[in-house]
Amino acid sequence: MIVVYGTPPTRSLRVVWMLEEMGLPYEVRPIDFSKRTEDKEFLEASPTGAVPGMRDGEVRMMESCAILEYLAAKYGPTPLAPSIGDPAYPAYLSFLHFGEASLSGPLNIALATRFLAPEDQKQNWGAQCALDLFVRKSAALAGPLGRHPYIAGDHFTAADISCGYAAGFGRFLGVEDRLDPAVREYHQRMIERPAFRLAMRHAQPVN
Ligand SMILES: N[C@@H](CCC(=O)N[C@@H](CS)C(=O)NCC(=O)O)C(=O)O
Repeated sequence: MIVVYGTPPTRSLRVVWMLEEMGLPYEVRPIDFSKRTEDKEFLEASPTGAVPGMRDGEVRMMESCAILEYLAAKYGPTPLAPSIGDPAYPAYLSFLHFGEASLSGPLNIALATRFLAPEDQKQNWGAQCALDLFVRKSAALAGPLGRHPYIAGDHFTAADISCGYAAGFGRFLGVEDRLDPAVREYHQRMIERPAFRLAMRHAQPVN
């Protein structure tokens, strides 16, 4: 049984959402966030203590979007991951990584500053810069979404899980009004998917 360490709405959501889209059996193992660096079983999958981690038999993995690629490769073929001969492949791969590396990654700084920084630093320059970067880069989603319903073409893929999650992260941090309407509408469609809703059954507050 595949074990996902960490619960939605952390980036574990990407992995659980993918598992629901693929109809694979899995188990979610919640992580006590404040004690995660003492959780040996979780650290075997994610040695830095970043959520999510994943275990599949002898396999241990970290990095949410790498886990999506693994699941598609191991349990596919699946339309969620176009293959190299598919014209959608380059956009699929670009946006699969873009959703984390360019969009979600910098938001960690804004999130930590909002919830953990001393009162007089909650509006600091770095956190604002991370939000501005997110807004500017998320505009790159609008072009493809003007041409087709999903980020890599006419079909839903794991790149939508990656970028859909990122759009939700930005909305959570309050930049919704600054996003292109196509991105806002896209995010709304993503969270209405049955698999997204099933994944969110596992949601727990982050402590
Ligand atoms: N690039 C990583 C980022 C993981 C990440 O930053 N996760 C957050 C929760 S959504 C976290 O655990 N932050 C605390 C930490 O990194 O120690 C991924 O996509 O899995």
